[in-house]
Amino acid sequence: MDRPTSRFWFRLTEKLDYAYNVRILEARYMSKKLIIVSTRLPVTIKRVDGKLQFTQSSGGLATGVSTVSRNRDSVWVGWPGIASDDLTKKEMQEITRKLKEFKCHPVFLTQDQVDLYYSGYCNATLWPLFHYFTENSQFHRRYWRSYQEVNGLFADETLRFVTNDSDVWVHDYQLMLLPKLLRKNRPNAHIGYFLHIPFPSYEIFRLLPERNQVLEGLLGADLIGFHTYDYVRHFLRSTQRHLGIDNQLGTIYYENRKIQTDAFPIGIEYDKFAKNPKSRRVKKITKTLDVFQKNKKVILAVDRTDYSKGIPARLDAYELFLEQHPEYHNEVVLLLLAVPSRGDVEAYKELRQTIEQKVSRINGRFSSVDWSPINYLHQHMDFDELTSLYANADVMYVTPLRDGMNLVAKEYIATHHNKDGVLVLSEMAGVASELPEALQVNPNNKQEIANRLFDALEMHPKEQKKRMKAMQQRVSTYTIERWASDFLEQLHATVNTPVDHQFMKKAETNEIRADYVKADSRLLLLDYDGTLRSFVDSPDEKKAKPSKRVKKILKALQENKKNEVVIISGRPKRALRTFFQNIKIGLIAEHGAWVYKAGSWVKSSLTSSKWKEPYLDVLKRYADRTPGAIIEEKDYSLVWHFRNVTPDLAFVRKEELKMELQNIAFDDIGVFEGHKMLEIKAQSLHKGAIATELISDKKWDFILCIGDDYTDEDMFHVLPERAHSIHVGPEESAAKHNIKDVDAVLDLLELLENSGK
Ligand code: GDG
Repeated sequence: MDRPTSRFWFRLTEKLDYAYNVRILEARYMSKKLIIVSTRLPVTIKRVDGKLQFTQSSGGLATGVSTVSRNRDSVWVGWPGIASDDLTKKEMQEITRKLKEFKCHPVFLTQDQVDLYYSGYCNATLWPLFHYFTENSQFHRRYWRSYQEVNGLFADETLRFVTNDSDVWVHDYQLMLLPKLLRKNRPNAHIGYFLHIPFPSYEIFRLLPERNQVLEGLLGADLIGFHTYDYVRHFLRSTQRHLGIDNQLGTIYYENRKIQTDAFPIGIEYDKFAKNPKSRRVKKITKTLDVFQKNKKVILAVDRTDYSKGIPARLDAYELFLEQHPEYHNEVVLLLLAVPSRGDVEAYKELRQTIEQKVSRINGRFSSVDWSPINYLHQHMDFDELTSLYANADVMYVTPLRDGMNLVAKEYIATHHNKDGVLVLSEMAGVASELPEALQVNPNNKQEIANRLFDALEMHPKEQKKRMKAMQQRVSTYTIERWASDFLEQLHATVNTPVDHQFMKKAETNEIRADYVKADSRLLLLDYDGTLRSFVDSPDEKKAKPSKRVKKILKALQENKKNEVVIISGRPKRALRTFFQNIKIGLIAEHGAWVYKAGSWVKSSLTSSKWKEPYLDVLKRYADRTPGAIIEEKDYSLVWHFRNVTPDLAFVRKEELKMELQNIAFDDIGVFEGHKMLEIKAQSLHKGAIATELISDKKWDFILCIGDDYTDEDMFHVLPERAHSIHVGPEESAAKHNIKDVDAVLDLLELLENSGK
């Protein structure tokens, strides 16, 4: 079973506790405009007998979203399903005006765009790849160009409605570049994105030539939602591997924004499906079905005709079942409803042929004069017909090879409210993690499926009801309405704690400046990497050299007689001397092991290095079997760098290494985890210890300490109350303030330098 589900339910119950806060939040955001964007509008336009005909969809998504948008100022942006080549300018104007009545706004696509963007990049590149059909996935530059172009068109049309405090909810794989395009133009809008199909594992996703652009597009959103936690993990891994962006339990800090990722398993309109079988029309249809099926057991399959749904493999497994269970001949019927879909994409045309050949072969092989084992329908049913089929089925047969969620399984459960029925379900569907009571199968294992079909037909009604009840309980609780409101609430929870709020305000900067101006003796303790220089993930020291701007600022600060500027770094002394050759600032290397005084390096009182040998042996052994790992031997510490190691391997090796190093029992030697490295050194050798010495050197009127990682926390802890301490970045810290980034640090230092001559 998938753990994420329990996490998900936990989050839901946790949410109930916060219901009060949520209501307050809701009241605040209900006044804001909600803009829904999906490729297809919930209104489809067709030309019938020369006239334009508007049909409103009653699909689940439209209904779910309408419940959250009902009392809000809202608009739905999307393509109405007709190519603009077939429309006159006047007709387009008329469409735009008429769609307004449905709270919709059109994005017009030409036939060329429909072919290259929709049938091309969306349905012949992304769809197969994201469903693990790599061999079906076509990579063409012209498809990609069209995808970019159409995402741009969607951005233009959407931006007409988006203000800086609007809520925008972008849907699905056809619009993965849109969040970034919207963010560029409306930096403060609240942008949510939901993917309705699986996000594939890293090994599959990396095949996409435009993978980085796609990830960057998605990262324009504040909240990125998926059906299951597995998909969340896949996405996070891809952002880590391709863009080098880490996350903290699903939260990504990127371009000074906080981006939340989470699982939101989509639901259905449960009551609508549960009640409909009792309606007069459905009862009538069911009666006709009864006559036709002559009390046979009915196995039902309902799918779009899509290769991801595994219809041919399902037919093969059914054939095997018939072969192995002749007692069920004449007793069972497979009702196969394969709804027409994407007939203009080559792979779909072939699929239809394959299905039809298999159906006629199986029917030819097993039929008798008064029985056919498969009743095949290639058509679209209306809602009443569909619910009637569901309600009448003894077994629901859902075995996609891959499926983001699969709503058909949930709909069957709802139509059997308080009744029996069995669900045979593929473990490759997202919905499987929510329905452990279904008879789950590997859709590629014919024998297992044939066995489960038999089990389903033989299952005692009591057992059927028991399993159904458990599933109904879950599906009826987390409905599509709940899904939509949960997503929007989470979007608000994310944007209401923006990263920027944590950063120093102007008043706080002014306070530091005022103290600086007043002071006659000032101590400035500055970390180097991540504080005065952005991180360089390279062992090449040259790349980590200070910029001209940094040197200029430090030089000017140090030339002021009232100032003592000290760089306290973990870097070895050689590197610091090369970096700051001509500037007479204080330098402290290796976290306090070496102090640069009067032109030469002096050992600090904190050093000893007798302990190193056994640790070095272990590090070397690990480095040998970890491609990319580097050992750095400093005078008083050892560092195991894993910035060039594959992240997963790095994680495993780091944990193993930590355990093994703990077995070497040297008093006072500790293993410390830093930015993509482990450092081994004396516990008493840390920046805090050397900072204490520096602080006690003199009676300072002003102390400023700036740093970005855990080694700087040691300094923050020992500073006197009146000192100013600043952590670079949004993370939690013992420092009094957080500052955005290296540039902001340099701005601050420049301001001080210009203010306090
Ligand atoms: C994508 C993801 C994810 C089918 N035939 C008829 C008909 N339907 C309706 C069903 C159901 C819907 O179409 C199909 O939904 P699924 O979820 O099963 O599959 P996809 O179309 O592939 O949907 C999927 C979903 O998005 C939502 O996020 O679950 O994984 O692939 O609602 O009832 N409806 C009518 N007549 C038919 O003949 N009226």
